Amino acid sequence: MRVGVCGATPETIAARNFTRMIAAGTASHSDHGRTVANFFLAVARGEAAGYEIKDEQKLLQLALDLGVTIGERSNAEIAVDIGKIMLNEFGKQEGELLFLKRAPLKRQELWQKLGVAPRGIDREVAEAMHRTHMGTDQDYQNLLNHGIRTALADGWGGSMIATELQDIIFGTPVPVASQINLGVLKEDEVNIIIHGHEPQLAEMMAIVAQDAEMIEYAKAKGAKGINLAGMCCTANEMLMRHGVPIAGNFLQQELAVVTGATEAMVVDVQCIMQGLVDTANCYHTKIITTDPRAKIQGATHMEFDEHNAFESAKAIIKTAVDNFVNRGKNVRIPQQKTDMIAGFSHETINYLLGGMFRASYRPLNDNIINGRIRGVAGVVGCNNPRVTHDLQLDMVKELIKNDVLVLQTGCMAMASAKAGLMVPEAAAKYAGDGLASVCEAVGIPPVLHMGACIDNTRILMSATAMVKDGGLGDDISDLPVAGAAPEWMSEKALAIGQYFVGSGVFTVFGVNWPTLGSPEVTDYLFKDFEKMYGGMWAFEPDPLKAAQLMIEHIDKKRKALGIDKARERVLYDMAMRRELDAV
Ligand code: BF8
Repeated sequence: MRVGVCGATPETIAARNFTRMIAAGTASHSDHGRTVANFFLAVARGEAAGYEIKDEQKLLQLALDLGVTIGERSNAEIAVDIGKIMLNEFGKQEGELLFLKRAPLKRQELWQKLGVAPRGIDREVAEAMHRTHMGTDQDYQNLLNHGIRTALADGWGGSMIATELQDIIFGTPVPVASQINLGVLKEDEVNIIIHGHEPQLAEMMAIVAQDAEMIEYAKAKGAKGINLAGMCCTANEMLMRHGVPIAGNFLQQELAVVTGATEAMVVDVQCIMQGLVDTANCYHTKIITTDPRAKIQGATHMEFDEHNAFESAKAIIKTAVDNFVNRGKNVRIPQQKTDMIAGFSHETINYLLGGMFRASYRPLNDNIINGRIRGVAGVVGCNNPRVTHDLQLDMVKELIKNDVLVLQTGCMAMASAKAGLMVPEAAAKYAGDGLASVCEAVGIPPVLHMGACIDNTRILMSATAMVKDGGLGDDISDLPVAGAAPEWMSEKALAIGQYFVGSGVFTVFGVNWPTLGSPEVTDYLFKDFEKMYGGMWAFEPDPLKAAQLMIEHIDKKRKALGIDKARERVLYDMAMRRELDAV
């Protein structure tokens, strides 16, 4: 057998690399969560002027979940307590992460039994880095199970903290109309692209861009106004809460510069191509970095200060406006743009299905049980330059055609939106009859946009709500659901996949698979994990075949639940009703 100089086997090396990727993904999401928790505390303490608590209901719900006293206390006092508790989750050394309690009871017990319930977010990431150091953990199974523990610290930890606290400060998304693709850029306005992941700066930029003084300033420079458009997950955040249009997903970032119409691309962390600077050098576009953790050589650095947010955002927007006069003559904005509806948070789905007073997932569960909806799939993740841009969304079309409701986040959500799948009319055009009938009754598209990658936690919460509503088993692994990232590229996507697998979901990735060098490790992830966690990985680069794998898994779960035969709806006439009453 080929081994390393130290004797490390291909299994050890493959498991180490895989676990390190999960640690990197978890660290990225969780550092975002930590930044948001610190920011949340600053807002609660009145140290971040211009921000406020927007969703009081969610604040109070979270206080109840965390055992924070409400009584006669002000929202600010409650929020300070919540902020401290959330921040403590990162450095905790013992016990279990608090949000694990949100999972179905059976799942919590399984995590405890298998010894993978995460203790503290940073602890699991640091331990993953330690275990994968040369000469430490050399049992691939032990490593991969710590990979589960690390990933759970992402999904039920850092990412969930980010989503919850962002919703409280910026508002929980509700359905909102917008448009997507490079055609949202405007020839006669100052175009500013907000790109990256953390929404604090972008939120303030949206306010400053509408400021009368700034608009006058733009007019004085010869523009008709200021046009803010999003890119990558900052785009998703701003779309979900404000309907800010999206210029494009990950692989369109350089194209936005190449239009010649982008005055500034304002970036923070994650998924920002270093090549943007070289591309921008061919045009007038300014690439403005704003976060001390993510500088790029050759870019303009204007650090965002959340304690002085309005002025920070104003300085950045002013720089963009000043750059309008430098725009060259060769401006070419593609005309393509597509209408879309976004804003499907877990709470909104709950409300849409059940109404204000009976908010619940009951109608979804009922329609799964009666067979109109076959199951639910989460199709998430990146663009990958190894495959044709956005074409993997054939998977989404295949799923909805087969009556599978699709929940989306990240760059794949944008791919579907561009293809016109995120409007209610798409149900009649693309979905199977059963799914289309439910979508038409509720008034939703067959493909629901649930937010940024960090918001995959909304999908975890939706799956948990389905379990708790009853009739579909008593754990997430019993549900007729599946997950996929057909164009995955980033380590964050792997962390997401691993926490879905660890939560009991069959998850299929496309493009390539990082453990193929070790058949044992691959088998462990693809087969043994199913016996342990009820969820497992699969790899299938063909999006249609991958969709079929997901449908097969959904059908397997339907069979196990005894709902594999769609039940016809029986309409009772009076005679039948009397007969029933007589029983
Ligand atoms: O976090 S989907 S390319 S933008 S990593 Fe990046 Fe992938 Fe897009 Fe958002 Ni997610």
